[in-house]
Amino acid sequence: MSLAVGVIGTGVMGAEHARLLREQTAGAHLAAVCDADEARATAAAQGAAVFTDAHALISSPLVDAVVIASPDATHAGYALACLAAGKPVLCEKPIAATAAEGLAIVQAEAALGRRLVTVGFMRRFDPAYAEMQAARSAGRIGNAVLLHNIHRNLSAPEWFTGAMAVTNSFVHEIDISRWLLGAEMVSAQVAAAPGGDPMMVTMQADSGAIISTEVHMNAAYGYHVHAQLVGRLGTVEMAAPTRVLTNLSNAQSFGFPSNWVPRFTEAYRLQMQAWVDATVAGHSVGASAWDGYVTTSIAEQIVEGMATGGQVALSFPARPALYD
Ligand code: ISE
Repeated sequence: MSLAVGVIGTGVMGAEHARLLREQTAGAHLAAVCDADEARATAAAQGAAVFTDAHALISSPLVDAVVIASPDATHAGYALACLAAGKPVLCEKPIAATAAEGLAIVQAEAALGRRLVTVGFMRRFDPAYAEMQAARSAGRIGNAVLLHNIHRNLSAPEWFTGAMAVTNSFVHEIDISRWLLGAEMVSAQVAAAPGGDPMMVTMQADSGAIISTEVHMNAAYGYHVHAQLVGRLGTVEMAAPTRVLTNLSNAQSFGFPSNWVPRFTEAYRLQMQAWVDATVAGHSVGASAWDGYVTTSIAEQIVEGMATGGQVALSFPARPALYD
C-alpha cells in the first residue's frame, strides 16, 4: 500500500515536499496539492489532484496524510483540522503563530490520545547535526557546556518582520539546541545590532549549558548555518558546508547556497522518508506537537522580552503524558 499524501501550500517548501513525494520517497505518493494560486498548485501537482481550499484537501478521501507548508499564520488551523479528521500531519515550523494556538494543538492531540502531529524541524535529520547529537549523547565530548550557533540568511524578503527573525528563523535553534543538548531552555536574552539585524541570542538550559546564536537575516554573502558543541573533554562542530572545493585563479573556494533548500536537501529527504515510514507503521517520529508548542512559546516569550532588553525567565505549563 502506498500512503496518499496531500501537500498544502506550494511555495518554496511546499514545492520541495511535493517533489520529494513524487521522486524520492518510498512507500508514499503525491495524491493532491492545494494552493490559493491554482496555476502554482497545478505546476507542483504534476498530475496529482489540485485543490484551492485546504480544508477540502484535508477531508478528501483521496488523502491519507497531510503536509502543511502554507504561510506560518495558517499552520495551526490546518493542523487542528487534520487532528479532527484523524489524519497524520507533517507541519512545517513554526507549528503556530502564537503559543496559545500551539497549546490548543497539544491539548487536542492529548485529548485524542495518539500522536498524529510531526513538526518539520528538519535539522534533526541533517547528517551533521545527527552526528553531533550522537557524539554528545554517547558522552564522547564529556559534559556539554556550550553550544555556539550561527544562522545567516542571504537577505530577508520585504514581508519578513523583525519578530519573524525569532519566530520563523531562530525557532530552528530553539529546537535544535533542546535536541542537541537533551535539555530544556530556562532563560534567554537578546542583543541586537543597530537596525535590529543581526541579533545575538543567549539562552541557558536546565543542564546549565549556555547557548549563543547569531541570527542574521541580511548576511549578504549566502545562506550559512553552523554549530559547535563544546564539552568538558572536547568539541564537535560542522565542517565547511560543502562537498567540493574548486581551485581556480590562484584560490581555493566553495560556494554558499542562496537559501536553506540546497543546504538541507538531505535533511528534508530523510525527514520525509522517516515520517512516511513512521506513519505507515502507526507511530511518530521527529519533533512532536509539544516540541512545536515549546519552541513557539519560547520564541514568543523572547519577542515580548525584547521590548525590555532584560533576561527572560522562560516558563511552560506541565507536559501532557502523551509526550513522555
Ligand atoms: C526559513 O523559513 C527556514 O525555515 C529556514 O530553514 C531558515 O534558515 C530561515 O531563516 C527561515 O526564514
